[in-house]
Amino acid sequence: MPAPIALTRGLSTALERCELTCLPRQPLDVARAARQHAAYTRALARLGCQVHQLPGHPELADCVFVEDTAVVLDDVAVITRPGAASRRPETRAVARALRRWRPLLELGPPATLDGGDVLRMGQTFYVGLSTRSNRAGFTQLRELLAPRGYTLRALAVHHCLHLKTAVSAVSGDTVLINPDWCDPGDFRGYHIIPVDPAEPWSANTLVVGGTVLLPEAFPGTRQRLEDAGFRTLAVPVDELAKAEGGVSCCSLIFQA
Ligand code: CIR
Repeated sequence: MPAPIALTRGLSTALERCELTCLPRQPLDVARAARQHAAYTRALARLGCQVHQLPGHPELADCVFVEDTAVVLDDVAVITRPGAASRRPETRAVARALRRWRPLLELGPPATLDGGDVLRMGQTFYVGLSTRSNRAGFTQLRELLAPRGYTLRALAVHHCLHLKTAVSAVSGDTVLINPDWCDPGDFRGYHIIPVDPAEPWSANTLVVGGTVLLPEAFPGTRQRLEDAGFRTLAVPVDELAKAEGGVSCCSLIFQA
């Protein structure tokens, strides 16, 4: 299999003015966040990705979080309409880049949808209804994907920003869940690994080439994954986490 593409985007110098939903604003060291982002992209390369990095945009505070701007499938990419108005212009550069690899489909008003609310498990997409992604976003995505053979399920998101803040797929049949933020009953039929209760923010992971990438700040959940037989790689992303970003949100990973 050829190396997967990891599409990333540099940080905005205005990252400290990022959108925040569940976290209080704290002083943010943009240079340190940029160093952590560089370490993250090196980790993606080490796991076998071919990294394509778009330049950050000084006025788009959250542009580093590319996951929210598109859902990339095997045959097409869907450009989203992010729930935060400040983030909508981010899609332009991502669409321009993705056009090289996929025909594009696009969501339109009144839909809002962030990629962080879209969890794919095989042919099923779980879509979080959150402060960012609305019912129209779910319905439009379903209209685009159902004819392509996918099943879409809407799930309510409470207490956190996105569905994938609360749950992520660590393999084709296993999910890592914070059961306080997401109902494990919605994932009946899958193996379920609950996060370490002391690390509620640790459910967001990213699997690349069979390795589960997760933040260094969550050794308890990392141990749980290793005990379950998963290979893991931890990266320092605590500065990016102040902007409510996790490891999945800083890339779009797909086969060319
Ligand atoms: C936001 O609130 O939109 C950004 N500050 C963080 C986005 C993180 N995205 C993600 O986890 N998919």
